[in-house]
Amino acid sequence: MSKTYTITAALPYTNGPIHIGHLSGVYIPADIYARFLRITGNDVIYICGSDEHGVPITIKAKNENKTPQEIVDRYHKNIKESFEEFGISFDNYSRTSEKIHHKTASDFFLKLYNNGSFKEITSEQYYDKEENQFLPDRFLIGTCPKCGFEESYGDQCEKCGTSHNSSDLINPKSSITGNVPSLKSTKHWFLKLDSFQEFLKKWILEENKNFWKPNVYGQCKSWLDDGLKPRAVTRDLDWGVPVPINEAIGKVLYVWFDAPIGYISSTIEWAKKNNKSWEKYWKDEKTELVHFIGKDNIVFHCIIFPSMLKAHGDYILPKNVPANEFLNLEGSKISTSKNWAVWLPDYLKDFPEKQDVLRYVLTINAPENKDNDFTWKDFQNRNNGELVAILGNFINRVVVLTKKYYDSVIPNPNELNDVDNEVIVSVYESVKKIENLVSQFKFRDACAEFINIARFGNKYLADEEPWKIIKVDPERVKTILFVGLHISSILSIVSEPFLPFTSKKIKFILNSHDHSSKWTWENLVNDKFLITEGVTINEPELLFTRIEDSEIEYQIDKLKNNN
Ligand code: B3M
Ligand code: ZN
Repeated sequence: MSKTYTITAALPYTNGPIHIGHLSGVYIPADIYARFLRITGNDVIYICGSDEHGVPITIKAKNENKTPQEIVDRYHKNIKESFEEFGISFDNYSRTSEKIHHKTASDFFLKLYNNGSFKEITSEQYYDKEENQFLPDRFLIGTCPKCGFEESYGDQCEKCGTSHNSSDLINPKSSITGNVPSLKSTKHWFLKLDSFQEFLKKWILEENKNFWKPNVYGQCKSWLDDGLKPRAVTRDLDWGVPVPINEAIGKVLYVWFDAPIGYISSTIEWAKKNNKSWEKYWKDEKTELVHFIGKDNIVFHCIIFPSMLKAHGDYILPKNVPANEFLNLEGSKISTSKNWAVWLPDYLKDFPEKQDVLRYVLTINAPENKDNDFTWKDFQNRNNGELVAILGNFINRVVVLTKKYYDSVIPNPNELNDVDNEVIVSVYESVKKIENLVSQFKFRDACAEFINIARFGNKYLADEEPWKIIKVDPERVKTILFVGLHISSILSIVSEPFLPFTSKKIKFILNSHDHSSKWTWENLVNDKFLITEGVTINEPELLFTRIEDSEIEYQIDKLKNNN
C-alpha cells in the first residue's frame, strides 16, 4: 500500500567536506531507504541541506581568517557537488543561511515564545575577556561531568555523546585563547524540556520501545531517567538566525534549535520549486517521518526536536530515528582535525566511476549496531571477491553467452525443470527478505541478501554448465540462459537502492525498455517474467573491475602521510 514518507538526513556542518563516516552513518542508509520506498511505489521526499550556523563554522572561519559566510559558501558547494556525484538522491538539498530558513526558524521560535514554551533565565555565563565574547558550545572545552573526557565541548561530549549546559563542564577553558573564562551575566530563552518529560516517557519508552533501535532507545532512556531540565535555545553569538524579539538583539538561535527546523525549510523550498504542498509531509498523521542520523545526534532528534514539534503543536513526530554508531578508519577514530579520514571528493577523484564500490563496502560493513572499521584492504577484497567475482561475473557470463549462442537475442525457453524452478523460488525468497530487512532498517543484511541472489545465479550456471550442454542439448541451453537473464532482470531492479549506478548499467545492458513488461519492483513481484523472448540485448560490458594492490597501497600511504 502506498504511503507518504518524509525522510531526513542530518544536515552536515559546512566546516569541511564529507567523509566516509558521514556516508556510512547517515547518507547511504537514508538513500537506500528513500530509493527503496520510491521504487516500491510510495510518495517519498528525501530532504537535507547544509547546517551553516553554529560554533564549528565560526571556529573554522577564525582559524582561516575568513568570514563565516566565506566558509559556508565554500563547503556548501563542495558538499552539495560531492553528494550529487556520489549519487545521493536528495529531493532537495538546501542550506540554513537561506532566507526561507531564517523565516521558518524565526516563526517557529515566535510561536513557542508566544505560547509560553520558554522560560527566560538570566545567569552568569562563561566569557573570554581577551576576545570580548561569550563562550557557548564549542568555544568552551573542559572535562565531561559524565565520562571524564577532558576535551568535551560546552554543549556536548563527543566521547560519551552526553549533551550538557556549559555550566556543567569541569575545568572549563576558552577554546579560542585557552584562557580560564570569567563569568558575565546574560539572559537566555530556555525550552521547558521538563514539561515534556512525561509525554516523552510514554511516547519513547512505551510506544516506541519495540520499534526503535536498542542503541537509540537506550540513550533516550538514560536521558529520561536522569530527568529533563530546561535548555537554552538562544546564544550570545553574532553568526546564526537572529532571535526575533526586541529584547534579544545581538543574540542568535542555538544551532540545534534552528538546524532541525532546516528539514522543514528545505521541504518548503522543495515544494515551492515543484509546485507542491509541503504540509502533507509534516502535518499529516499518516505521513511517516524518519530521521537518519549518527549516534551523537540522538538526543537532539529524539528528545529536543520532538519537544519543539510538540510545543509548536502543528507537526507530526518522527516515526523512527534509526541512528547508527560510528565508523572507524584503519582501527582509529575518524578525525577531521587529525586529517584521519577518507574524504568523498578525494575518493571520487581517485576512483572515478566507482561510486557503487564505496557504497557497497560502506553498506555491507555499516556501523548499524556497533562501531565498525573501514580498511582499504577490506575495500579491495569486497570489490574483487564480491562485486567483481560474484555480481559482475554472473551478469557478464549470462550476457556473453547470450551473445555467443543467440546473437544477443533472448531465447525462447522450453519447459522449466525442478532446478530452474528452485533457483527462481530462492531468488524470490531473497527479494521478500530484502523487503522485510529494509523496512526494519537492516541494510547490511539486506545488501548481503541482494548479493545472495547473484550467488544463486552463479551456482545455477556452474551446476547447469550451459557451455557443455550446448553440444549435447542446445534446446536446454535456451532455458538455462532464459532463467539466467530472468535473474539478471531481477538483479537490475533490486540493486537500485544498494548500487544505483550498477542498476542503471544492468538495465541498459538488458535493454529494459524494450520488453513488454514495465521493469518495476511491483511487476517483478507480480509478473511471471520481466524479460521478453526475442528482444535483443546490448553488448556485454564489465560492471566492476579489479582493484590492484598498488591502488590500495597508494591510499594507505596517503592516509599515513596526511598526518
Ligand atoms: N550539523 C551535527 C553534525 O553534523 C549537525 C546535524 C544537524 S541535523 C539537524 O553532526
Ligand atoms: Zn562524556
